[in-house]
Amino acid sequence: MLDKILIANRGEIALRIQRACRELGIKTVAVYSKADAKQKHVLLADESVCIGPPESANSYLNMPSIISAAEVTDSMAIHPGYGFLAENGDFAEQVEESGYSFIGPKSETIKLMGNKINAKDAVKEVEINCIPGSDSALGEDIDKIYQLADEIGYPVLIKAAAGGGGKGMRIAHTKANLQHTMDITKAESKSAFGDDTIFMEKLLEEPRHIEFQVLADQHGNAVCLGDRDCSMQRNHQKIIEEAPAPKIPEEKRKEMIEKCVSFCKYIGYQSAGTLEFLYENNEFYFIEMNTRLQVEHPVTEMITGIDIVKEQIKVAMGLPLSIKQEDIIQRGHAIECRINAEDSKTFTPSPGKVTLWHPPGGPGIRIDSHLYTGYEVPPYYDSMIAKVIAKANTRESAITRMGIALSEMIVEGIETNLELQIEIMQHNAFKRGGTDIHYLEKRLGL
Ligand code: MV4
Repeated sequence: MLDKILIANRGEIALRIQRACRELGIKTVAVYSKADAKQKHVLLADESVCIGPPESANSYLNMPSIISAAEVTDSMAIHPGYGFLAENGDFAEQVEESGYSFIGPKSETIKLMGNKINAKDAVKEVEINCIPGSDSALGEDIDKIYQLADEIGYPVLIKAAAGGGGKGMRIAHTKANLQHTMDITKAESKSAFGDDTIFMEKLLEEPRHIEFQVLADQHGNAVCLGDRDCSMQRNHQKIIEEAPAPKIPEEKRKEMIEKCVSFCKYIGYQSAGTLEFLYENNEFYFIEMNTRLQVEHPVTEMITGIDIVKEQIKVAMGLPLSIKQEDIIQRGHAIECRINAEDSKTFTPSPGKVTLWHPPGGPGIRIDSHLYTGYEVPPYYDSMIAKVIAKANTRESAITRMGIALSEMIVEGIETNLELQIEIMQHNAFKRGGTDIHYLEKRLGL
């Protein structure tokens, strides 16, 4: 049994994981940078260890520091949360080799999915659709590449195999700029990821971003908790997510759920994970798999009643999943608005002291946040300070509830994107549902 877990993260997710541990009767260790000594989860943890200076490169990304903290506290497992080291296959391997459980999939699975070409190859084995493209790394034969691009049809997208989440991809609109686009993507990928493998895909012009949440245990059981629509984004930063995705034919959803389960079983997936798709012209196209807990997991929890973090910890302890696919029902609708410490119009980060914090409440409202009055938002990390989740029987009433919750919320002392979120709740296109990934940037006139 895991009786003590080290949480290698900060902010709301560290608190979320700590609460799940508490419910399971597991002790928690917080690790924190010098800038985070007064974080809520640090103050509440059973034990805490400072792992370095404010800069994440020397603290939350410092593998030896984190593993040493596990040693001195006699922790049994490490939960990486999201971001930082959560999808670093080498970290997962080192954690395991040092004798701790890594709360996530096996390091081989993280590495497999880290390469987007290999990930596509793997999902094709269970008849999951991928975006038409090169099917393998682009080689040296430029005439062959020109021919392939002609077959696919311009514009094409050149992507880094080691990329993901919006990093390492560029559009080639014509044959005339294909070679140049490949050269830059290769060079950028080499310097960012130490790997210059690239591949080609057809550019989908107006897709939605829809993902499916999965959970799998060490005994070959896997379930899919359904879908989320994460199309409302700017600069590859999601700002609103909802479950279920609006306007998806129920049969299509069912088919995708079955395929995601088959995929988990096929690769022997263990832990929580997400398969990401682009959705265009009533078709789903796989883009990548996230092998971590995600920011937006609460919308799925709200409509399924399943605690994803507790299940993730339990399966890491070797316990079987406590749910069967036939028991999973998506009931109602949930929306999450991310509240960031940034200006609503300019998106400039706004660190500083929170002089007043009044979170909203009421039926169907959940707040995942580490804020408290007097908390100082440090300038070193991601600017998200709270997630407001609204659940109701219908999408329309969830939007109404969200609007009320946002209007109740008070954050003083720093700028936030609260005004922008309130405005989006009132946009007709958002109310209709099903806006594509470019909607927000277009709407903002960017
Ligand atoms: C694409 C695409 C259009 N066509 N692939 C961006 C992040 C990475 N996960 C994949 N991404 C995209 N891949 C093809 N063939 C558009 C995007 C994309 C995107 C995807 C999901 C959410 C937001 C996005 C914003 C811009 C581009």
